[in-house]
This record gives sequence, C-alpha cells and structure tokens, in this order.
Amino acid sequence: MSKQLLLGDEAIAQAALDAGLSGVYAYPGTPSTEITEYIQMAPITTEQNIHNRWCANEKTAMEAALGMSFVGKRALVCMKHVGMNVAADCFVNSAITGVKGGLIVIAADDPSMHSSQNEQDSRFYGDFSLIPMYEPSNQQEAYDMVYSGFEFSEKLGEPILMRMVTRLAHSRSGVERKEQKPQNSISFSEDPRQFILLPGNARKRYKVLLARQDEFIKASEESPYNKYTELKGYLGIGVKVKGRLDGTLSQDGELNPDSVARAVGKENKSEFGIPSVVEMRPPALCEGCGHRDMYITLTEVLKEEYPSHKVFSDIGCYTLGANAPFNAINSCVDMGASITMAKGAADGGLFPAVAVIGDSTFTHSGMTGLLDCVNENASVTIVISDNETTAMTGGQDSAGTGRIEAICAGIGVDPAHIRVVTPLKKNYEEMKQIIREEIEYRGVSVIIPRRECIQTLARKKRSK
Ligand SMILES: Cc1ncc(C[n+]2csc(CCOP(=O)(O)OP(=O)(O)O)c2C)c(N)n1
Ligand code: SF4
Repeated sequence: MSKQLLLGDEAIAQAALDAGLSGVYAYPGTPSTEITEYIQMAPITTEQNIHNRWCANEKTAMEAALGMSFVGKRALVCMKHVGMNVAADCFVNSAITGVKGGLIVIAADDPSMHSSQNEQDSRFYGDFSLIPMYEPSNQQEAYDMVYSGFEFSEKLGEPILMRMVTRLAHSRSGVERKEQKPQNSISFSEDPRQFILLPGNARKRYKVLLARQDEFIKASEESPYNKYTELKGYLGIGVKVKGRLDGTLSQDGELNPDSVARAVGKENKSEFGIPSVVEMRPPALCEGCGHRDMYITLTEVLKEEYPSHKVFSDIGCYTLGANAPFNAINSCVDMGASITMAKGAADGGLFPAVAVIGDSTFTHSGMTGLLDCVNENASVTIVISDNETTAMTGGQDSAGTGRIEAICAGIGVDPAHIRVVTPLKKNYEEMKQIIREEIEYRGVSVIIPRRECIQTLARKKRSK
C-alpha cells in the first residue's frame, strides 16, 4: 500500500477511515484537533456519510459515540487530556457497559503544557476504568493501533483508550496504509440489558469486567506492540533504575534529549541555537479583535466605578485579558467555571461579580451554570464575548452560533437583561452604559458583544 507523510494526528484519522469508521465525535483541543479536521476534509467522509460535526463538549461526544457503538458501528472519540475529565462520567461507565461496534477514545496529552492548563497523564484513566490502552511510539504505530484497534475493541467488547502526546501528534513521518474496510452494518447486542446500568445489572457487569482483567493482561503480553529488549539486565538483578520518581529526572514536563542527557551525565550540545533576531513575546489578542473592545469598555467601567469588582474569566482567546494592557481578569480554571465561580462569589457577598466567557465555552459547559444562576436569581453579570467561532483552537464551528440570545432566554434569563452590542470603538459609550445598567440590575444579566473573529473572517474572504 502507499506510504504517506502524516502527522501523528493524521495517521490516527487515516487509520480510522481505512478501518471502516462510521463517525468521529470530538470537541476541539490541542493537540487532538487535527484528527477530526483531517476526517472532515477527507473525500470518503462525504462519500460515505461519516459523522464528523464537532460536538458541544467531550461528554456529549463520548455519549454519542457510545450510541454509534450501540448500533454496531465503529466510532472514534477525540479530545485533549483535560477533555477526559469532562467525558469521564460516560467514559468510565462505558467500561462497564462495554461496546458493540468498535470504540476508540483518543486522549491527547500535553506534557509541558504547551497549550493547556495542566499536564495530567491520561494513562491513569485507562487503569482507573480497567480497559485496555494503547500508547504509540511513532506515527506508524499510531496508524496500526487504530486500524487494528477497532477489531480488538469488538473482540473484547470494550472501548479502547489511546494516549497521544503533543510531539507525536504534531510531527510527521512516513506511514504505510492498509486496505480500506467497509463500514459495519447495523447490529445490536445479544444482551438486551447490556447498556442498562441499573445497580443490579451494573454490579454483574462490573464483576465481569474485573474477571476479564487477566484476559486483557494476556492480550497485552501477546501484543506485537509490547516489546522488551534486554538492555543491561536491569530487570531482576537489583540494578537501580533512575528516573522521575527518584528525582534524576524532573517529575513535571516532557522528556527531551537535553533532559535525558543531563540525567545520564552527558553533555548534549544544541546544534541550532535560537537566532538573536527571535525575541520571546507573550501571546496577545490580535489587533482588531472584538475581545479587545469588550475588555477596554469593561475595565474602564469596573476600575473607575466599581473598585470592589472581580472578573471570573474562562478558557478561550479572551483569557489573554489576564495580560497587560488589560489586566482584566481574576480567574481562569476550567471550561465553564467563569459563570459558576461568579455565582459562588456573588452567593458569598461579592458585588459586582462579573463572568467573561466565549460562545463556544458557553455551549460547552456554561449553559448549566447559567441555569443555576437563573434558578436562584443570582446577582451576576455575564459577558458572553461572541466571536461566532472557537477561535483559540483554530476557528472551528461553535455549537450555538446565531442562537446565543435564544439559548439564554430559553434557560430563563429575562429578555430585558439580554443585551447584544457590537464591540467597535464607535459604540464604546453605548457599551459602557449597558455594562453599568446590567451591573446595577441585581439579578442575572447577560451582555453579548458580538463581532466575528477577524482571523476566521479573513480566512472566509480568502477562500471566496
Ligand atoms: C475541557 C477542555 N476542552 C477543550 C479545551 C481547548 N479549548 C480551549 S479554549 C476553547 C474554546 C474557545 O472558544 P470560545 O470560548 O468561543 O473562545 P474564543 O477562543 O473563540 O475567543 C477550547 C476548545 C480546553 N481547554 N478544555
Ligand atoms: S484569533 Fe480571533 S478571537 Fe482570537 S485573538 Fe485573534 S481575532 Fe481575537
């Protein structure tokens, strides 16, 4: 078969397509995003009607994929490592239901936090949920594991977790493809109660999962991907193995040639230094970005008129409001936490409590927090800075585009306190007046500054 030069992420996508994939379910997040983007662009996806639309969040992705597996078809779920925390409820339980059609979950870890808020190790999720896990060491293995992994998942009747890391996801190598398989046709489990996790059934299924661990270990020992090369007789002769745990290597961050060379007492001379013209510069919002206009007006009102304010932000381009010149935000914890933290702080007596969240993060996990606010008529001012895309991860579709006000009204926000503005310099006075009015309103108010991200706008213009 032909060899292609593929990113690790692309190797996964190509393998899934070649293995007869029926649907990819994902929410964008570095370093996993390119898997879904590759599937979206592949001609076979349209030809064979393979599901490929972005999901609202990782939990909905995992659940929809389990539904696809329920009907006997092959599904792929992709997310960055922190997405595993969002998907965990369904993911852990899917080990107990088991699967019908092959199901592979890709967790793309980001050691050294190149673009993440933590560097958790997703392999613990494999251990924790007691299912088999793959960890490829190169692009070809990533391809081979996914290609054969669907069949393996169907044979075991369990989902498979595959852990990637940034360097492998984002570097290229030649990958040999295998033959194209057709999609599975619809079929159902022989056990009509397989997916019903009522306690009586869940207890039984959990016992079965536990009893099957030896079988999984055997499969692991016989796997062509597990090789043991006798290095210097380390195992079994009492030679001390040095590494992260004894401090020889740092417990955090990724391993690289420099850190390993230092650990074994060798000097590793860099061949290519950083040219002197290259200067480190902190990331910043693009010139002309609507989030800038939002922060300029918001901080002017808050700093001058409400010195006791706090701003709870969220995760997206607008998190850069933490940096100068804005220095506008006081928190950024996890997707959706802006609204809920603002509510908790307001419950505790803070005034004004302001949340700043993007449109994609709002539909990912801000909506439920808004419902909590509405149910208690919390005194919070929520700014949904709507740039009509998921900009931070490269401009993917955003699940609520065109419907943000309707969603807020549907959740129960008083329509009089859902205020839409266009974040442009000429509207600054109007924006500041709206911010004042909504802060003064002691209930739930939502301000929606809406202007398309200039990067996606420019891309659309170029493609026209
Ligand atoms: C649980 C989780 N999933 C995915 C990500 C990756 N990620 C960071 S911000 C973001 C969405 C940003 O979109 P939006 O809130 O609309 O803000 P924008 O970047 O468009 O300003 C995503 C998907 C993450 N950090 N955490
Ligand atoms: S990519 Fe878009 S949303 Fe992000 S900073 Fe640039 S203009 Fe703003």
